Amino acid sequence: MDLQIENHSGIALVTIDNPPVNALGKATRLALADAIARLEADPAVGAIVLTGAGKMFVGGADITEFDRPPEEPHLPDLIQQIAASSKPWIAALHGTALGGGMELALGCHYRIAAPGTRLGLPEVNLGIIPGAGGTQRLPRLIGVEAAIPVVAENRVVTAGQDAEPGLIDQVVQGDLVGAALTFAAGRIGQPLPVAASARPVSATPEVWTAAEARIAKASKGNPAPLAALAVLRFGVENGAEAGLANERMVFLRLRASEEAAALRHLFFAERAAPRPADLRDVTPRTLTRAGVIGGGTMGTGIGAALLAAGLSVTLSERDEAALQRGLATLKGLVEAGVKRGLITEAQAGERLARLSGTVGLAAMAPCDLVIEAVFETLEIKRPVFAELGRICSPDAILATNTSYLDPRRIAEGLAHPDRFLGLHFFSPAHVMKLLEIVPTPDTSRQTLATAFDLARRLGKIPVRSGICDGFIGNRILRRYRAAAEDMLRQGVPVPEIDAALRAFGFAMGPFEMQDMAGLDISWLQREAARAQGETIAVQPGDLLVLAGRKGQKTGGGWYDYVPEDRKPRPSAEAARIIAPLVTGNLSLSPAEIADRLVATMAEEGRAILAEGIATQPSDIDLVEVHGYGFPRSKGGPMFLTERRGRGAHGTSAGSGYRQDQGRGCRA
Ligand code: 3H9
Repeated sequence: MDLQIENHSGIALVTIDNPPVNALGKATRLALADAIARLEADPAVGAIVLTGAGKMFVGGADITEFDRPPEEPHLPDLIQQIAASSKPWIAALHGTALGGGMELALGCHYRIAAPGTRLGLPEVNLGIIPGAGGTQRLPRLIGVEAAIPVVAENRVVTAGQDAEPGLIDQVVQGDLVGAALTFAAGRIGQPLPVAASARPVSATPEVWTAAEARIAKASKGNPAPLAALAVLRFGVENGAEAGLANERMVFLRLRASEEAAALRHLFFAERAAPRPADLRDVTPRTLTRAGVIGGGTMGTGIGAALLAAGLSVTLSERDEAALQRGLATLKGLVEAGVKRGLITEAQAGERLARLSGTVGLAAMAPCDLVIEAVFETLEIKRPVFAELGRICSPDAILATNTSYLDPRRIAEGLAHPDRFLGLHFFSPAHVMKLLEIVPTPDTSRQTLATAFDLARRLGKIPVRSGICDGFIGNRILRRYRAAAEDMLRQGVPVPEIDAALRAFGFAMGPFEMQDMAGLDISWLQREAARAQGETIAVQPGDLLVLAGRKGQKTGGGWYDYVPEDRKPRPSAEAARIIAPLVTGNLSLSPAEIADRLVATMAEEGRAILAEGIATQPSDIDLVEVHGYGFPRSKGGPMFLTERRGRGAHGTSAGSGYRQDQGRGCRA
């Protein structure tokens, strides 16, 4: 049932009922079109209350339909019919009213809402603009300056808190529908308010200039936010009728864009990530007390993330001095959230009240989750787990944050290995969204399901990885770097490679990234392997490290740096040092450089899939986007190469990508 209609003494109560989010798919639109026509024609109906069943009003248009051409009845037309109705339509809002849901409410003559109802136009996140009147009606209701952040910058407003006057006519505690029916009864036979689209609107040139600068800076390869602003402006300057026609045209153009397809792909992959299909029958355990071993960068970041998710955290270090340093760092991370306006003083205080510290591991005994983040060697990690195995209860989940070591070897000899797994956070762990979840063959399904549930609570994007060197992300990173160095040996200059990757949408290129992290890390790994007898040819990075150029921290690596400035400057000295290893004079355009490197990432991704290390291509895209800065508006290396492959060959055959996808890629 997509729509229910009840008669309440001359007032029609129309309830949209399309779980889980009351999306306005075709069947719902057909039912709504029918209701609009029937209620308009029915002389016994004096007013209409429009509401949503379940936990929200309407979550928006049905995004799963966006891979197909638009089908009638179109939402903007339905909203226009409501706005033009001779009878008052009252939207009764609760939960969320997003995208087309908010636009539907804007088309009604009145809006009343339960306190806490969230209203927003998140279309730009999907690479599109609000396409059912939102860009035109909202500025006429709340003013241009207030409307811009909602239309183009994903600002969500809350009824009873920060929703501007003009948006909500009444906030009601208690029985929302009852209050809406009473409100409607008082409007029957009264003159209708001036339609939103007929209200005056204006803005100074400064408002547009400031918004344009702000939005251009933040929109990173996604054309939608600036398009949304331009469409809003066009309507303000040319009138609502022209504005609505222009909105529709731009909406349809962007709906068919590559960026929108990429962002839709990520939308569905992100929604599906915390709830893997094969674990839906398993009830996760509820975790409340966490222990974190190691007060370094990773441990403190993980601690801050756990505190933010509501767990109590005990930080463990080897000695009192290290513990005090770790606690101070962790406290600093929480307090930085206050300075950046992300949390209040009170919230920070509440979080820090759940933090304690300890020297040694004895205090881990009551924890139901312990995450180890100590130095990255087996010799140090193994004894930690041997002791945790003795101290903690057999059902406490024990996790290693290793990024390269084999979790099976870390857990060797551990009692109850079913409660052990890898949780690979990315630095800074309280900020980065990605969490690689690495089960061993012994990990129980409940432990695994609990890890996914923890990720959900932490607000992370979890991706399951099998065991291999570097898991999914660092394995691809290694291939990507090797391919970049290969290109360099063939004669493409370092600054050209980095600039090409930046133009593609990464925040920095592979060599700039190494300079930031330090070239000595991978050099030490190579040296260790060489010491074990592995044959690894001399690499450009070896020459730089041996010449004392370890990256930013030594004032030079692939680039030169001046003190107190992280800006990389092309280095004649670095070029001279690596010159003996440069054997070609290859010349590539920026697009060719980026294409080749992304193709390498995808190739490694396909190998990872073939080996069963990753479950589905979209997981690899999530890893790259959330852990390694792959531009969102390109969807990830698997998505991009698959799209390009299909575009080039005019076929959807290929790597089997679509068959593996979730609902977002249904044709
Ligand atoms: C739009 O409106 C365009 C218009 O301007 C113009 C039109 C002409 N469609 O997030 P959840 C699925 S564009 C289809 O876990 P929550 C989701 O994939 C749209 N499916 O729930 C998941 O599926 P599954 C603008 C959707 O309670 C299930 O519903 N609107 C849609 O945590 C539950 O989702 C948006 O961008 C959809 N619109 O959060 C809002 N939304 O169970 C996007 C969700 O198979 N949605 N699904 O994995 C959201 O932000 C959240 O889903 C919401 C609920 C806050 C609504």
